[in-house]
Amino acid sequence: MLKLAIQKSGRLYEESMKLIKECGIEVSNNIKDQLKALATNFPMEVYFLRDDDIPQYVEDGVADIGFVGENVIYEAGKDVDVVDLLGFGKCRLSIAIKKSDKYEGVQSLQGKRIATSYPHIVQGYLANNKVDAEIHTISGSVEIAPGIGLTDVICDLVSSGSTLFMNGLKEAEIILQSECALIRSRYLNTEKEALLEKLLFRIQTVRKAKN
Ligand code: PRT
Ligand code: ZN
Repeated sequence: MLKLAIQKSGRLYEESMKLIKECGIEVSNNIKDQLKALATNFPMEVYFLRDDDIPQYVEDGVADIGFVGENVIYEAGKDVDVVDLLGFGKCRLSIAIKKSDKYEGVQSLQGKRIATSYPHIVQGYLANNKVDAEIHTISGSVEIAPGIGLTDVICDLVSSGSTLFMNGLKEAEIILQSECALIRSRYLNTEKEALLEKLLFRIQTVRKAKN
């Protein structure tokens, strides 16, 4: 039996369930047991988790595979492999600054304070560009940091851009393009490997049909 972890609720839930269904897999939604559900016509069990926990569960082998955003995967830095991209949950992780401020490339960030929920990705980006800046890790509502005087710069997920706009900010630089990905544990037995192959084939067929 292949154990798949998906987001319990949030931006990736609907599309994740939809993809499973499009692969011809029926999952019984048992309301009494919301942590997991069994597929009726494929040897698979679906675990419903917070997205941030999915890489760890897959690394530990509690789940064999997972659907989760690349942003979460790269921030978590766990020992898991990305098998494929799934075409939904698209967004970008971007540096944003006050509308009135000037941005002249990554060097503009030198000595600045940056608020973000993605300290590892941002630290890596700064190091790659040989820029020294102070990272302030906050878990949510990052876009209000400049308004309350915490930092001049933020790094957060953007899709339409309206959150930045409403907070008097502008996108200065994209540091990561992200979408929901299929990740897998590095240690699967032959039976699970075969099931993953089968699922992956169905996912790719569904995706090809849409293009
Ligand atoms: O409860 P749990 O921890 O599982 O969920 P969560 O609240 O951490 O995540 P959720 O459901 O908000 O997002 C899940 C995943 O969706 C993210 O990890 C991304 O991979 C993906 N995704 C795609 C997004 C967005 N688009 C997005 N726009 N995640 C968040 N946003 C937020 C962003 O943080 C900002 O606050 O939306 C706002 C910006 O949107 P725009 O349209 O105004 O630019
Ligand atoms: Zn989360």
